[in-house]
Amino acid sequence: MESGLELLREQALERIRGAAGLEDLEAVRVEVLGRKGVLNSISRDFGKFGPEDRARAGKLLNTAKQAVESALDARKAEFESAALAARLESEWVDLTLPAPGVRPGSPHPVTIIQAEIEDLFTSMGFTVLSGPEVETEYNNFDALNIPPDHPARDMQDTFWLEDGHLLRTHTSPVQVRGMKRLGPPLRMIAPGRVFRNEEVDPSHEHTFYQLEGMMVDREVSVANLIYYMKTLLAGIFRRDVTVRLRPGYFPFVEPGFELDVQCLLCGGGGCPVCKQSGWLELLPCGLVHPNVLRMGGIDPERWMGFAFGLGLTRLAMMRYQIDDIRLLQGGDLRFLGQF
Ligand code: FA5
Repeated sequence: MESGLELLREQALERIRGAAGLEDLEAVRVEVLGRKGVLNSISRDFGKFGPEDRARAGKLLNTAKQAVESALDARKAEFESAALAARLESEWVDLTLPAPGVRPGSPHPVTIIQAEIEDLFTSMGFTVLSGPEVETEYNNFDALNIPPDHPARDMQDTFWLEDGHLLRTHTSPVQVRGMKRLGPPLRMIAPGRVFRNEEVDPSHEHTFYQLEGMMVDREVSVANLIYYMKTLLAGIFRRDVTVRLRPGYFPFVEPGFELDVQCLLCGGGGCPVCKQSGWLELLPCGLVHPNVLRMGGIDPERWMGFAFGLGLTRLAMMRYQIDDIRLLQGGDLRFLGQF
């Protein structure tokens, strides 16, 4: 019996040493120490022994069980510490490494141009004003000499709000606010977002930016207007651009002009942006209509002025050769990151 027990113990220890992992160890434990395991089945023969031998056999059996148990525990601890070491190795983090860089943003092309024009005009004594995007019908139309039922209202498809206000269709209402706020003489510009309920295509958005300009003084002529428009375009394009001035109708100026820029995307040959015409409407302008001065609280007998309404988004397209206006508001970082 003694030598049989010794053999079983040695075999169990041998298997524990050779176990490949925790699963193997568990199998050995069940097979050797389990209720139906080999060591317990040996004890069934103990009934045949006399009391003295039975006590000795019991002692030997316990010693064998303890030897197997402690060998199992020791091997289990080895596996667990090896697993921990492997995990520490694979999940190791070097806290002294610099953090992954934060990708810096870049200004939007319209913002870049707006800032340049603001710098240019403030250096010439102009004040930068802003007005609300939700406007009154009066400021957007009536005070600009566009009474109700005037056909010019149809030129700008309007988003109306339920309470009778509207999303401003142009930055011209800031002229009205500016005249009242600054009084004559005045020089102001007003960049901002405007909204029109119209079809979107490569050169038309429903939401885009304009930059309004106005100068009111004793003697203001078309020559002054042209001087400032040329200074503006030279400052932005920093190269010769071909422009044309043609009569344009806006109820708030008289005379009114359209200043078009030869399309810089196709060089005037025709493309989807200029609708194959070779020209892009960019800078409508004119001498302020006496009615507008009057409604702004300025005496048209004593003061005169010019005003312009630059298409800021279109100017950005020309400057950066962007062939589709929708890219500017698309929010695609691959596009925006280029500026
Ligand atoms: C006006 O909005 C006048 N308020 C401008 C003005 C001001 C005239 C002061 C005289 C004196 P117009 O609707 O043409 O005018 O728009 C001005 C410019 O905005 C256009 O030349 C064009 O460059 C730009 N623009 C017009 N509609 C759109 C659009 N849907 N998407 C992008 N740009 C546009």
